[in-house]
Amino acid sequence: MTGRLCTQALARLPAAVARPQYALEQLRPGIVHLGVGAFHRAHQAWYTEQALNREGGGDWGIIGASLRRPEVRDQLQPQDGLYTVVEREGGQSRYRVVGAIREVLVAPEDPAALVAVLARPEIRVITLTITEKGYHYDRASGGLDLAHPDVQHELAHFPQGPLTAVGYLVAALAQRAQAGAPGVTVLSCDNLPHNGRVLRKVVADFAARAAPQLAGWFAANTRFPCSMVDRIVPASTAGDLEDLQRVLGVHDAAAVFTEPFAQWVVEDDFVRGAPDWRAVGAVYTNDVTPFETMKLRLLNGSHSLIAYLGYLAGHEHVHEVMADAQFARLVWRFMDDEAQPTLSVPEGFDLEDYKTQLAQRFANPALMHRTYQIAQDGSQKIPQRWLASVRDLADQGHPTPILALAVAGWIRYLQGRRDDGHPFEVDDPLREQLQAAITGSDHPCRAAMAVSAVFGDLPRRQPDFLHAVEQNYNRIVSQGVPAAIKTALES
Ligand code: CS2
Repeated sequence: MTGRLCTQALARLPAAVARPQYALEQLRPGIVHLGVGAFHRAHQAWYTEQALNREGGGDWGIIGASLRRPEVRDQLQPQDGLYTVVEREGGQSRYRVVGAIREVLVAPEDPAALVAVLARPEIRVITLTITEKGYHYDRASGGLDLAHPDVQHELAHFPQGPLTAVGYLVAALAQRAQAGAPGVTVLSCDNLPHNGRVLRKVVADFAARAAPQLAGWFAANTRFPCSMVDRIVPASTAGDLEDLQRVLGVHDAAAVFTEPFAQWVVEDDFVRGAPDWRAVGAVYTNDVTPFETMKLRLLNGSHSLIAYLGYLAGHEHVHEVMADAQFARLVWRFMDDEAQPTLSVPEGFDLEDYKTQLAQRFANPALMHRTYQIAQDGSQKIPQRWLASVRDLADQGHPTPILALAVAGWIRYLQGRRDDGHPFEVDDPLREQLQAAITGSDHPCRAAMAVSAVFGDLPRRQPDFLHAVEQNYNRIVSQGVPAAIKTALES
């Protein structure tokens, strides 16, 4: 039987595999990360690892926390927290074993333990990748979704038994305040516009109800910088892990597979420092907004377009969509005509080059990025990826035929049938509400777009857009996605 990746196995790994250049036992927990999934392991933990590998890189260990399931802890614990980041492009792969994550907690097993760890004074930075829905942000009110059952439960039982990231944070911040602990930076790394400000607002809304006496301490001792994160990290497959085992000679159940590209733009606002991420490629700035808008609308906007229309048309992976000439034209048309005109990037930034790089990244066949994975949680994603552009372009009097097709594709996707009739599961926190609205309706687009948590007042403000969505939708239903794309491209 093959052994597992662990500290003892490090010395036997092939020379080409990069590994920690520091003594693992010298790391001290300085960061807690909430949501220790594949993205965190391939992004923030990977940056931290490289910072640690530098001369004088400090002793910043990460304690990871899973808010729901035990898998990641169960994978990492037998490996002494070690895992491999594999960067793939074409036939080339690069390997790095990461040691920065020293421990993983599973929140539901012992909620108080996670609160206590978050409250430790030596924790100077708390990072989060909890996905869009993890914030419980209600776009309509611009604050915490107080109607959500988990939020209601935690507020009723505060400070016992938090369930959401926000509940954990407030419980821990309250403990810190009571103990007079020094300040902490809470750094959102999710694909939301103004992610730091959104996080600060939902935390403040929760705290205003649960611990109002602490408002002054919160304001003085916490920071919530915004950040833009970018790296494509598909879910690892059993086949990926087998391939890696042949290279390492040991099994790594926690490995992540990604692209060579990585980007991190961070608002420079830390109350008690952070690892030297700047030295390993992160960009610090006073205003993340232009970068995050560019990334959300060009990269993530294209991704969602590829995901819904590609999956309906029978494509399992992003690179297969990009290999279809008509789809590739669609993605370029979307980027050129319906995303880029909404952006204002810093002087000297080359958007043509950025788009070309995106098209190449999407086309990377080694990533095997599933369209179905990206299609998850559309109700949480499309407002900032597509609908913000629809609004901006309407204000400029500019039509948005590709975005109308995209929204039509999403509404068709919500019905759980591909072009060829194959059924599939729709994975979305608003699935029931959306499907109930559409099912049996004579006007499914109107019904879906009346869900204001996603569309706000868009259909009322832009009836022309609703009409264009309906036309595209009818075309998809009667003729299939490729015919609908053809017509949209001819418009
Ligand atoms: C993707 C992102 O699944 C999705 O919604 O669009 O995870 C995307 O791969 C990353 O944001 C890339 O940085």
